[in-house]
Amino acid sequence: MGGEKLVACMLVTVLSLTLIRSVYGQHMPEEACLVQILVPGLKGEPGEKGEKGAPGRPGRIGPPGEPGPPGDKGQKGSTGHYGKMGPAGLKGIKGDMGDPGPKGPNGEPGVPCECAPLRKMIGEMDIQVAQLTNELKFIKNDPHFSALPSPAAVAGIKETDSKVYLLVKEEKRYRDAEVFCKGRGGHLAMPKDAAANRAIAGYITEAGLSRVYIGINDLEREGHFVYVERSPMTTFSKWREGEPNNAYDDEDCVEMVSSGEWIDVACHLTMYFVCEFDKDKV
Ligand SMILES: [Ca+2]
Ligand SMILES: [Ca+2]
Repeated sequence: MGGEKLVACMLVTVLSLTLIRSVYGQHMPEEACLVQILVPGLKGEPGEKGEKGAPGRPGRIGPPGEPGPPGDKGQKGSTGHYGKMGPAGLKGIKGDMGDPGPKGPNGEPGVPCECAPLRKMIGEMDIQVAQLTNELKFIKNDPHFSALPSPAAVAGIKETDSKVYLLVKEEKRYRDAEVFCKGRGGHLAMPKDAAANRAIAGYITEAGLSRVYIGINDLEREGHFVYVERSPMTTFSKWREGEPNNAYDDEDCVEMVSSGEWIDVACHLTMYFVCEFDKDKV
């Protein structure tokens, strides 16, 4: 069959179909073309139910669900590793002093030494300490120390308008006592009037003493008393009744007792003494 005839036949067939459907329904003449045209038949009876098919493919992943309620608390875990060491803390306050430790073992025996010079040195140092102690008492003249209970009672200083008196609690002979006072710019105390005598006497009493050397003597001429600085006596004197008596022909120095009275005594006696200093020199 040529191509033209096929085209013509198909054309006829389409025309025929259109025409035949309108005249004969779906019935078509079988000899119209060599090409057989298949036309669907009438709908058949429903078939039997088929076998169950294979499972379908998984569907798409759905959206995330709502968060569920909190679960129960878990069991306590085991102890973890130690962390890194932290920075050093601030220094604490000093603790209480501990109990004294046990007594240590005895030391090695010492080497014998020439102790005499050392003893002499210690003796000299003791003297220096005593001197410094007395000099320190001048410092106590400062008003800051006036709050101390009765400074004079601890052998401090005593003063009048013009003089400063220092009670020295070192037992010395008369001449040594004067050397001591002179070495500090003063003299043994020379009470030249009643006020000065009262001041010195009060000083002796407050210190709880009974007698001290004062700066009066008749060393140069028996019975002719002068002040230790060699100036002549003023009109003031305070001899105890019966004094001066130059007992045993050996009393050329003078002590004052706590009542303020004077007594001539031997100069080699050792006792405490009172120095006096001019206030404008202190
Ligand atoms: Ca005498
Ligand atoms: Ca006497």
